[in-house]
Amino acid sequence: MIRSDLAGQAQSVFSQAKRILCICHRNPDGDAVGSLLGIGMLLARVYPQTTVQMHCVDPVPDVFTFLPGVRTVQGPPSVLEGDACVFLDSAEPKLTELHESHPQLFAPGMPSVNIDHHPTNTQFGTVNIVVPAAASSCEIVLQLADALTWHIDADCATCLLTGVYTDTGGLLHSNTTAEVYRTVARLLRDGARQQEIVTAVFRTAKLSTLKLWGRVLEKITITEEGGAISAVTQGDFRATGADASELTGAIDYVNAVPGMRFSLILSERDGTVKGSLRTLRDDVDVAQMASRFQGGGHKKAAGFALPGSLKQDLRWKVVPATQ
Ligand SMILES: [Mn+2]
Repeated sequence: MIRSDLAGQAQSVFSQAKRILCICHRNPDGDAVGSLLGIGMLLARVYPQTTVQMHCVDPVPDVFTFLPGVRTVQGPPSVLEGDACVFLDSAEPKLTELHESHPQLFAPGMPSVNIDHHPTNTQFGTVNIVVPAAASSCEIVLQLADALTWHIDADCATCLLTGVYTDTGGLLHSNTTAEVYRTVARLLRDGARQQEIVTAVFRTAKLSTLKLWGRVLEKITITEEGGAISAVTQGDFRATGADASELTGAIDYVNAVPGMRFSLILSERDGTVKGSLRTLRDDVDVAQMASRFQGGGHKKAAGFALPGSLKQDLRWKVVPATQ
């Protein structure tokens, strides 16, 4: 349960606003989309006089288009008429990719509620509901709704359960606590359409995705530091017809190689090399590894992005963009 004074502060931000902009991080995952739609539909119902908008700089991936209300998610806000913001699943302003184009959204004069579970969250909101113990931001949206005695309907429960499922890898990751199971039970009782989520998210894969994953798996190499590493180049994306979002999930297969300290997938796209890091071990901190490349995340799942391109030598190298 979140602190009641925090819930009260969030409520006063919501109730004083005429137009609330709900914003999640770029390249939205299930938790970003689920928490965005969940809070959006709750606010729209609880405050019928208030205009509630949902924004993300990137389109919602196809896999989540079954979610109720998904078609109302807009790109970047075009007119800055919002007088309050809710940020979802975003550890820092730059993850929304609006920090440079819309700095007003993060200025001290803009009341905002920052809902997140990343331990690296910079507490950039005027009200910060940051719960690192939560496996997903969707759980925190549910806790906030409960603290404010807001009813959860079947549509909202379906959105929130999607985030719980995706951020725990279908209740398989180490962040799947007893509390997560309690939340799942609760959302099912509220009418969450569990099989709809399972079919769309875990049992459906595009041909281009399977072909991209084929390349990832084929190129796994083992380093002397005990890393299972693979890489996909711009050419792999082109040849398979897959886009960057289709790489999501492939890392769990790379991470399945027995006896490794960590796993890493490097992906090259439009002048940026992204790294996705995982470990199954308690004595390895991949967030710390990612921080050496200006990235971050959780101890067992982290990532980074560097400008540059990939070059295969004896091992994969990131060639800086400036060279
Ligand atoms: Mn999340």
